[in-house]
Amino acid sequence: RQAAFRTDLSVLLDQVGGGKESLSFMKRRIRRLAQQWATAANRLGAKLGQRWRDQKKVLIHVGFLTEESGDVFSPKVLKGGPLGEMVQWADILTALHVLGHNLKISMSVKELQGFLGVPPGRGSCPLTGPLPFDLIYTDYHGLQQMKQHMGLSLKKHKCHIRVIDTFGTEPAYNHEEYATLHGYRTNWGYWNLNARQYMTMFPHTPDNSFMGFVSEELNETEKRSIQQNKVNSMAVVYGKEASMWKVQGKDGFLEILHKYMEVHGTVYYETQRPPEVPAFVKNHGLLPQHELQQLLRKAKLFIGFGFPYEGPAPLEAIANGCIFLQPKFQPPHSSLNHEFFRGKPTSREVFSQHPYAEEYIGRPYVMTVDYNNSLEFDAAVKEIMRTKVEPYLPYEYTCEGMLERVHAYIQNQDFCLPEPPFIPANFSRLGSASGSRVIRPLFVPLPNSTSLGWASNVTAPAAWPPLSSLRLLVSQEGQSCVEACQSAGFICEPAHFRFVNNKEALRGLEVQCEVVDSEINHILPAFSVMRRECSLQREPLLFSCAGHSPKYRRLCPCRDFLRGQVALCRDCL
Ligand code: U2F
Repeated sequence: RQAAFRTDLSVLLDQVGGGKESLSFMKRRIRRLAQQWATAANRLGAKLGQRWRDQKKVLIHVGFLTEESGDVFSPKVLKGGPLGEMVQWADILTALHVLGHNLKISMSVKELQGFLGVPPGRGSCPLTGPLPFDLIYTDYHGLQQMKQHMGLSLKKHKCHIRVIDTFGTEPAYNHEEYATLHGYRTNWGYWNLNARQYMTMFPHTPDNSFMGFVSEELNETEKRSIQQNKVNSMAVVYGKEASMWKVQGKDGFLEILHKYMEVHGTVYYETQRPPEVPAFVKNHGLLPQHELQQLLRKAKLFIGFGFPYEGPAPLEAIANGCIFLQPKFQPPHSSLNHEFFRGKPTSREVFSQHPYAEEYIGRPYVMTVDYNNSLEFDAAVKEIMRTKVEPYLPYEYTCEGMLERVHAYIQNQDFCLPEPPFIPANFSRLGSASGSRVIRPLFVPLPNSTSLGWASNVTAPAAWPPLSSLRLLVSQEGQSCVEACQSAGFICEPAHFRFVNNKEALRGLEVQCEVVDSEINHILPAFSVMRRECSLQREPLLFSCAGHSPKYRRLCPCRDFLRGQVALCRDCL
């Protein structure tokens, strides 16, 4: 069946159910953004024209909100606990509904069993018939529950699963045997999925798919009224729980801030001001989302203290015309050195509180400074007060941007197809074009990485992203493909590894190989210049943009991307 856009959200609101604070929060959000979603649906509908969109049968099982997983989130919704995950799930539900798919929503193991048609009760009772869904969106808790209650049949159906995974899972952690042998085993990883089945909150490693969430977009009238009502000397602190205010050196930099600005907070409290919050801070208590937006519309500065990491609030602040000031982390925080990231299935290094804000948005909307350097901090505050900015929201975080991306994933990502062969394409020397096979000769001059890029004729079955987007680069020693592609203005595309994991690619790059072997290692394909050793990848699950090794230069499949929509290439839609 063809999917039709929906602009009425009442059926969805009924499906979400109620009772818990978390669900009420999500429903309030869905209602508040209903108009924005409707406008976005109309716009995307016009953009896609008459294009056929399959209607999918989708199961959404929100594992972390089930009683069976302990649901630690719901009781804290009104007490300053994490809301980012609920923001994201509310938006995923809405996007799938608006795109016109056929949804079943489960928030308990019982509902899960009912929808899957497995007999209720404990123990792993396998699903015997065919899976009644095309797609299942869940999280790590939900995955565990499905394993418990579907038993072996989970393995058979796992290509249909998408895991909403805030901080992401790198391929080395996802491959069970490899993770166990090489020290990448964590509480979460090792499900042997295709790494693109993990969907993140921000575009972290491109090994995963970027799902995201939305923030409110302002119309021209609202933007104008914001400009008129901005208070240049008003700051709001990012931190709704008192513990987020326990920061080393806070007194020093807050003192500087307070010298120039009136400082506001939205910290949850029961009866009295929490001791961590200085007396000069005007604390509003935890606000409902729409009231926080109003406060941000007046404020000029939104200031982070280092935690929470990578949440939605800075995007909301910037969308409401604030400048976001945040601390630089030197050395960077990661699962190796910080409690919060410990045990998360990623080695990603986080160089500031909100790397997306720093790298994808940047100045003048985002200032990342060393909070221990009082001169630098002082200068930043003064600069912010005199800098004029317009409300800004990257397209990928608008309702239309999210709908476009989720639409593209649903219609094009298929992890159930048999693994295609590694060498479907013919590579030939740049310049000596072998007739019509070379469709995209390209030379990208790069200061730091040798680069040659070309892709040959599309002989692979319906590659997505299409092969026309491929640019092959070679990383520096010690550099990951995430960095190599980024430094050339591209993005690493894991789906393209299979086209460059071959001798032809090495030959085309004029790499001197004494031997070309094939191994199981997440940095491959790669070569050692010193030893003239070249290695190809033997395990497709270990193709990884994130990996790096000091002795190896990696073959990196990069691709172009749309401005403001990094998940999609030019020919992806
Ligand atoms: C992140 O979770 P948080 O919930 O701590 O993220 P925030 O950026 O604080 O924002 C979540 C929402 O809370 C709302 C605000 C945001 O959409 O509008 N809010 C509010 O309604 N009232 C207020 O007074 C203040 C904020 C991240 F998303 C998670 O993935 C991480 O687990 C967590 C820890 O790093 O940080």
